[in-house]
Amino acid sequence: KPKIFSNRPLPEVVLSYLNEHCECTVWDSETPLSRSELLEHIHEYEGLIMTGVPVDAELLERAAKLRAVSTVSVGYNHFDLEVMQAKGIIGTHTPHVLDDTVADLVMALILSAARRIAELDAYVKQGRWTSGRIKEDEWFGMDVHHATLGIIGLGRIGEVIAKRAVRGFDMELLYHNRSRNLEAEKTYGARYCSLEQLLRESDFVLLMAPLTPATVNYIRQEHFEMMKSSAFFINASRGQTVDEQALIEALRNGAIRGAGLDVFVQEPVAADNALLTLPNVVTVPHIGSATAKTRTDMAMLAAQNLVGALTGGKAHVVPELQALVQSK
Ligand code: 8YV
Repeated sequence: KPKIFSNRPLPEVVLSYLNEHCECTVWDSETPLSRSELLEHIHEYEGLIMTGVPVDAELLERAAKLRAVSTVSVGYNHFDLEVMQAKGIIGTHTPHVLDDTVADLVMALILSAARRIAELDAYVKQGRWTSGRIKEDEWFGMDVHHATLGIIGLGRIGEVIAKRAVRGFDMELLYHNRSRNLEAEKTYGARYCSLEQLLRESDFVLLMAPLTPATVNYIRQEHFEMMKSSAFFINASRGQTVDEQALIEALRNGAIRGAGLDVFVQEPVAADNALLTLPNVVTVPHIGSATAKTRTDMAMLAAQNLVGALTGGKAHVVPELQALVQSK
């Protein structure tokens, strides 16, 4: 049986599956595994389940027996694809199983930002809702229904967000992608447009593009300046796709009205990050896929991917490395 290692705890059902196929070691302590400890033992393993920590050149160089790396996430920006390609190490991820759960969270961010849920929740709980007030306009938010949603990176998850937005909220849909999504155009009336047009016309700008060398700091000051001053910026991809300082500036100077953020440049987000003090920002700690069912489904798929990759069976290999399995 191949020896494998997971850097995070796994649900019982996933562990029993893995134990049937592998000799499995799991880091299940509350304290995250240290980098030095990981590097020290990495040469022992043929397979890894590595989520949220870099699988970089240094680690891959030391991993003499390694044949496959699986992540419990759809995003795999922590993989050094070039080195994996050169060494013939397969990389797998977990598409599909999280789509609806992430889409739910995106709608929650849109609604919370627009209707100021977090801000007004604090207001009520702090006892500031007193009788006799007449200035109710202080609580006014923005309508989500019939507004225009612009999705940057309309892929699998974007399609289920489109469904909710168009069918549930009568929203208009714009999108900007590397390539056209004809399915979303046909099914949800999504209109393809330039990034500039999307920014200028959307009431909610949603960033869903994966983090790649081409999307680092993809949205910058000039882009916030193109947005409507009444618009909201929502990010559920990766923090590094946005120039965070430019976002803070845009929120401060009124270039945009507000933001809903699941992701940050640095995670966990630093306590002195200005985003945490702005009332027009709703934040959550990278919970897009965080429900018990979806995380279990993701962990199981990651385990099946790893076993598949190690045994020549079925696996969701990341697109950039698919040639590795085809050539085997
Ligand atoms: C992951 C995510 O669960 O799938 C992704 O790419 O961002 C989340 O759904 C998270 O990264 C795990 O740490």
